[in-house]
Amino acid sequence: MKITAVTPFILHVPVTGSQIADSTHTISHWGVVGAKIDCDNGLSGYGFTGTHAHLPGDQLVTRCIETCHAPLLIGEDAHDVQRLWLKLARNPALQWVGRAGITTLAQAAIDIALWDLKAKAGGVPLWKLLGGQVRERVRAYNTDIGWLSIPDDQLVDGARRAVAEGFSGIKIKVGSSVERDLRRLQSVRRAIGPDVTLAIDGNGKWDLATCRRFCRGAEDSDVFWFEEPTWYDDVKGHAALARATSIPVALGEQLYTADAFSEFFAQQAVHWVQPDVTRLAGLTEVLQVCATAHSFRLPVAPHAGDMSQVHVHLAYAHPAVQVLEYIPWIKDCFTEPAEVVDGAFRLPQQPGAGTTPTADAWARLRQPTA
Ligand code: 0YR
Ligand code: MG
Repeated sequence: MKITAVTPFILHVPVTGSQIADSTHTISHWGVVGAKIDCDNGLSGYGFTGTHAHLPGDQLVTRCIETCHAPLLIGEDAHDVQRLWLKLARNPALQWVGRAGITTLAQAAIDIALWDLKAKAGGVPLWKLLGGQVRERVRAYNTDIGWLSIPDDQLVDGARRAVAEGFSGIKIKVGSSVERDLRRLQSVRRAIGPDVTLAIDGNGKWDLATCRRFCRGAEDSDVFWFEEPTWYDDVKGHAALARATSIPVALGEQLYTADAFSEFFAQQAVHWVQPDVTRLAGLTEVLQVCATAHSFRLPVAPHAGDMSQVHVHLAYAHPAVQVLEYIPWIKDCFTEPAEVVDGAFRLPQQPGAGTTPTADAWARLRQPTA
């Protein structure tokens, strides 16, 4: 299965409604920025990273795929996923310009495309390749009802609707003001009752003092986790908050390396581990994070940068993964969408990683890569 071509692509997919906001971003589209890898056996693999659909930034990623990573892949055997991961990640030519960041996002797309190819070549859905099914169901929690841009009354309605649809978990955004966010948290908790898990996500906005003040007011609302309470890379800040509150700390969606996760584990700064195959250098590196988390007895809840197309395979196959984020924006762009039925993700059936776009999405949503 020799690699004959590596072609970058960009899709911009509209979000639910005209736009959504968390504490730090307001966006109208999700960027699916990736690579199509063709092989001499006629198979094509697809992989992608997730972005906020800023075209000049997306084009930095596709340019990196095309000019830096692709030349190292042509002629290689696509089966050799781990060896090719090392070849790209340890490429001395790139270490000074980007040991993390654009180069990592570009590598994520390639690594996922290689896993997609390997699963397609074996004729199996990726979860089979990853060791097989370890759980009956992968519980989904719904984030799409909880944006900060949703007014208070509609927030409560949306939470009720998600529960009525079968979701046993939801997540709402915080990071505006402590008073407003506590009011929203309490009214959602009252509306959904005690049996639905309710997580909150600050997207790194608040400082430690504000986080502590919020947590004092939130202790009675049975918060499942507080995600990215403070700055993404701040290990000691998260460790201090973890000691100060009974609310579990979740993070990882903005960490680019397995080493960064290890530091949070070692300092007891995280309870729920949230790696993302589109943020680290692909599934290969996320598998390493999951194994390390598991050895620390920490549960994993992958972040939905891939909107759960790839993560659902990981979640069915890896013992550390407990629950998976659901945001439906891009699912219909793929030949096998990540669907939720009765609060659980459907077990994928098609060979591959779930990353093959439909002809319609490919025709309608493509953006120029340069
Ligand atoms: C919107 N999920 C998240 C979106 C979402 C972000 O900026 O990217 O809110 O990925 O934090 O947990
Ligand atoms: Mg988040």
